[in-house]
Amino acid sequence: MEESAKIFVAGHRGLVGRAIVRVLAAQRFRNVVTRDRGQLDLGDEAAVAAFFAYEKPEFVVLAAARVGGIKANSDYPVEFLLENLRIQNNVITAAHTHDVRKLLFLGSSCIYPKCAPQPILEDALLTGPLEPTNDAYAIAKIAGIKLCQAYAAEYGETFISAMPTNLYGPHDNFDLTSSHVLSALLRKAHEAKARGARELVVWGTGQPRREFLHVDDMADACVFLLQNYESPDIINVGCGEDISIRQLSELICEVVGFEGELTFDLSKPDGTPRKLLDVSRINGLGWRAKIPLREGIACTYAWLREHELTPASSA
Ligand code: GFB
Repeated sequence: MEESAKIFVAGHRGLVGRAIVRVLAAQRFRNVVTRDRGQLDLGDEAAVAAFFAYEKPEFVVLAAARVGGIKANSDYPVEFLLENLRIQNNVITAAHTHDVRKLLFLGSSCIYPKCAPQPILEDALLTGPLEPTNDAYAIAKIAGIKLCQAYAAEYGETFISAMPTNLYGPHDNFDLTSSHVLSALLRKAHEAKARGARELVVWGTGQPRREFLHVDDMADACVFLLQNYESPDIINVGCGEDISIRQLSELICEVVGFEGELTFDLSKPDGTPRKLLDVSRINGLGWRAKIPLREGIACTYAWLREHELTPASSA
């Protein structure tokens, strides 16, 4: 991928898209194209086609999606299915119609079966039932993978698909009703400490295990795959280790300096018991995650303190 190559980052304002733009700039890719939601509605097929006809990008990173944590996914399955299908269908078909050289589609670790053997191999896809709390999103992402693979098989397109594990980092979503666990617990611990609360409420039993990858590592992996991966086979992106939600909560309380008790709200779902990705395929290509979890949480918390939050909002 030449430094002058025109690269469209769809979803450049999101957690991953923003980090990808940072990494591309740091690696001196000078011709990065982006559009705000107000300038281009990726759910509008005609608008997306017109954009591709006008800009003719050579490379596309499809990082735009309707995303959210376990509660948002459970509450809005229609939106998670429909909006993601619309975005994916519009961008992937336009990439084919307008001769994009390479497209990188971002999936999710939730595409794998709820009880897949751990760590999860890419071959586990479609070998068992999905986790019900996010199956609508998972099916949308699986459809995106299959569309990329179909374009590769039928038209010889280089449309590749990466499956990230749970991500976190600066510019994450810290809204407690729609966010993922790490950002939610950071905010809750910060606010509990600020108001001198005696407890921090954690959803579920605390027993599920999750793997967490800092978004800067994910963005670095995306640019690495754009330059080094051509296969239509999906490829996992993760750090290769996981932690229980209880251990994560304790680590976050330590980083934030909250000394109260953890209370587990059993009325909330646990979701998938575990989803540790097997990352030997991407490691074998020469890419590894670099940012340790504690360091990543500390820098995310520093960003959070700098950019928002009044102690007033309740946890
Ligand atoms: O990160 P999370 O919302 O989504 O929840 P998933 C992970 C675990 O953390 C669940 C627990 O067991 C939650 O019950 N948890 C504890 C909390 N406290 C909280 C809290 O305050 N907020 C949240 N959100 N969780 C997501 C999918 O699944 O994984 C997405 O919903 C995506 O679509 C993402 O695939 C990668 O990790 O369970």
